[in-house]
Order: sequence, then structure tokens, then C-alpha cells
Amino acid sequence: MITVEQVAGACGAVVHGADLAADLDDAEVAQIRQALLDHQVVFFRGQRLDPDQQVRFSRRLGPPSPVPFVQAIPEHPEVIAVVREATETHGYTFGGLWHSDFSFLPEPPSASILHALEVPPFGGDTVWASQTLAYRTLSPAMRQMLTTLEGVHSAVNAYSPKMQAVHDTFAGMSVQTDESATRTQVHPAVRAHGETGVPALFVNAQYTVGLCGFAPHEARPLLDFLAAHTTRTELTCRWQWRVGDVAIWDNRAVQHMAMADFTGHRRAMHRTTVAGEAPVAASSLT
Ligand SMILES: O=C(O)CCC(=O)C(=O)O
Repeated sequence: MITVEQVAGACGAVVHGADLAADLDDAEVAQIRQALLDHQVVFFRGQRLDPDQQVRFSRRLGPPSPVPFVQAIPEHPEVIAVVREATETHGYTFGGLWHSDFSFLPEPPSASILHALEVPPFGGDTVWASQTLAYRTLSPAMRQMLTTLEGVHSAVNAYSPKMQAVHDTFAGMSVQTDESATRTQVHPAVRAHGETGVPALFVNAQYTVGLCGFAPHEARPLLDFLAAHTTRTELTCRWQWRVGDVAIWDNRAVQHMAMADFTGHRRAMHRTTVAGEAPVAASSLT
């Protein structure tokens, strides 16, 4: 029997009683999907998924999303390895800045599924922040203004050639930058969730590089304010990984960030990514 246990005030719940490697029936998948909609990020302990099993489960949530720039693992084009080796002593870790996965795509992924294969003895947590709560906790005047705005998203600061030297320091991952990362994509600053219609802020520090119609010096203070507001501790849940854990998050409702605080130890995860829809603007003051 599947049960759901909330782990933090803003978002996050552990789902008990599901073996994700098994042939789940439709009712079980529906319960997991509902838990994800209710809690925005859900966790499963003690799973053992090989790449084929992870892909099979991921496809129960939807078709795979394109995964640009990051090389998939051999023979599994839908799986990327998120790895930091013990020998990596630089401060970078994949996903180490607040972001919503690939928000620079025209149709950013709906969900991402991360499975812990090897974890450090300390650190290496992941933190998520609820963007529906981030929206709700703004003043009506600010919400009103933000619903009229569009963000300019780009992978330029993550995957353009100027970042190749950084990615080359990642011993456990292969990332291939290219000029396509300089493209921009406009999305509403406040999106209506594709399934629930609930409004959520859709602006993040990693990929939102401007605001349509704003001069850079006008956009910067507003983006800086939003970066601080959207990641306030009261919006977050934080997960301390054990081997076998699986996390699924809804990129339409949360941002997340990996903590780079485990220097000297290896951390290895497999990620699959579920396709999403083009974000639709939330109507004002919903
Ligand atoms: O490794 C993690 O904890 C998160 C990685 C990440 O940010 C991602 O897969 O998008």
C-alpha cells in the first residue's frame, strides 16, 4: 500500500510502499503522480533501479525530454550520470546553482528523476524550493506586476563554449558546450501549472538572463530580488541522500540546487528527464 509522509512545510514528501523497479499498476502510478502534484518533490527510499528500469519507470510519467549538452551514459540515451569524483577539488558541482531544469528550452521538462548510486559520507544534499509558495508569498502589487512580465532564458552561462573549461574539470561527467547555448527563449515570469493551473514563479538564477522590454540595468535588480525571494529557507525542503534513494521533482513548481560540500568523496546519480509543455502565463492575481 502506498502512503505519503510530508517532510517539510513548503514541499517534499516521502512515498512509502512503492517498488519503482517493479511493474507498477496504473493505480500506483496515479498515486505517485498525485503525490508529486501535491508535494512538488517526492522521495523513495531503498530502490534498486538499473538504467533500463529507471527509463521504464520514467516513461510511466511521460515521454523523455531532450537533454542537451550533457552526454548520456553508454547505450542509454535517456539517462545521464550526475557524478562528482573524489579527486575533484574545485568548488563546482553539476546543478550547484538554483535552477529549474533546462528552462531555456521552448518546452522545459516537466519532471526529473534522480537515483542515488553512491553518496558521500557527509554533504551532497539537494535542496528544492516551492515556486508556487514563492508566488503566493509576494504582495498583491508585486504579483500583479510579475504576471505581466516575461523572462528571457538562456543556457549561455552554463553551456556556451566559454564554459567548456569549467566542464572539463568535471572528471565524472562529459558535457559538450556549443554556440546553440547562446540562444534565448522567452517564458512567462509566472506560469500556470500545466496540470493544476496553480501559478508559480518561473525565473531562476542559472538560466534567466533578462526580462523582456527591460534594459539590463533595470532587469538586474529585479532578477536579484527574485533570486533571493524564490530560494528563501521557508520555501525549501532539503534531502540527505542514502544509496538507493530516488527523488522526483516537478520543474514547473520547484527550483533546486545540489550542495557542493563533499569535497574528497565520490557522489554518483543517474537522472532521467520527462518532457514538459510550453509554459503558459498565469492570469493576473490568481
Ligand atoms: O545532483 C543533484 O543533487 C541535483 C543535480 C541537478 O541539479 C540536476 O540534475 O538538475
